Amino acid sequence: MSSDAVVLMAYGSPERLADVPAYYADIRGGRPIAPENLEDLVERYRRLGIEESSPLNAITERTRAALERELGLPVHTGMKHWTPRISEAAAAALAGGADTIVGLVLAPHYSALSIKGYRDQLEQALDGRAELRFVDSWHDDDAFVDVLADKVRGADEHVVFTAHSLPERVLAMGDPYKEQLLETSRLVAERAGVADWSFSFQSESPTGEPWLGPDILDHLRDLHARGVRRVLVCPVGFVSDHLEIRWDLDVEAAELAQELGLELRRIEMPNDEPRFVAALAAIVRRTLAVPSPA
Ligand code: FEC
Repeated sequence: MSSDAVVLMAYGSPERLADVPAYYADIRGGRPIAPENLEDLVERYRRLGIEESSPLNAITERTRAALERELGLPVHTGMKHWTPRISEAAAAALAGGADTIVGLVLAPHYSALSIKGYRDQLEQALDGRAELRFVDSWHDDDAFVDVLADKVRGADEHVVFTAHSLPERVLAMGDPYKEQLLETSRLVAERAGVADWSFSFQSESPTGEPWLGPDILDHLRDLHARGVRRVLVCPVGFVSDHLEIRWDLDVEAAELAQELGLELRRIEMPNDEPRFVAALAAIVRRTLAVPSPA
């Protein structure tokens, strides 16, 4: 009898403050780290209150547990940059007897610089010992679009959709990332009947190369200069509360908005909301419903 399991993947977050240097080294993949960038990162995590344990990893665990209940299948969490690693999740799924494994990332948009990294780690860990059904992107999933549309419907502010920036070179690689982000934004705006919206990137890293823009901070200045006074931020490239939401938007962007005299609000992230978890479960079920190659 065949047995299915899910490896639910997330970026990962340091569990406590002392983990930040090793976590950052993992993200950098051996490339050098400027000491001031490390200090700055430690300070951001400290101010979010992760001295002893991570509220951010706890959200991923709640999402995993809710998806497992909804599906009635084993769901194992695998983190790209922290523990439990994607390889540990794969090992746990295999140890549980799974012969078909759905790989689903808690990030809806495909890029060779993001989702492909998750896929490579999972493929390597499975090493052909189970059939892998990897979901490359789910940016236009109807139920996901519905979840976000409900959060912006009726907004009387200008809506800014956001996502993590990436080095600009992805465009020359023909990467679908930016197109998929704009597509999600358009679908959500249409479904919610929101006409007054724009898109900007956020969370660019100091890596010394150009990143996709406009960055949210420049974009807010620009909107203010054009007379906009009230903004609702709807991150479409993220699904949970983590550093990029709780710091980059709730602290950095909020501080700038206050300086500018701009009223700024953001949607509640989907996290482990039942409707969002149901959307993830439906993606898994559809992925499993496709017949195996003979
Ligand atoms: O809450 C947390 O603790 C983690 C929040 C977090 C998420 C996240 C998502 C994405 N990233 C993406 C791309 C890049 C690229 C670099 C990069 C660097 C960082 C650093 C931190 C960090 N990212 Fe991240 N990212 C999160 C956190 N990210 C911390 C390093 C310090 C800093 O720059 O602030 C540059 C790597 C390099 O140095 O070469 C590129 C993309 C996503 C959205 C997709 C996904 O979730 O996988 C794309 C959450």
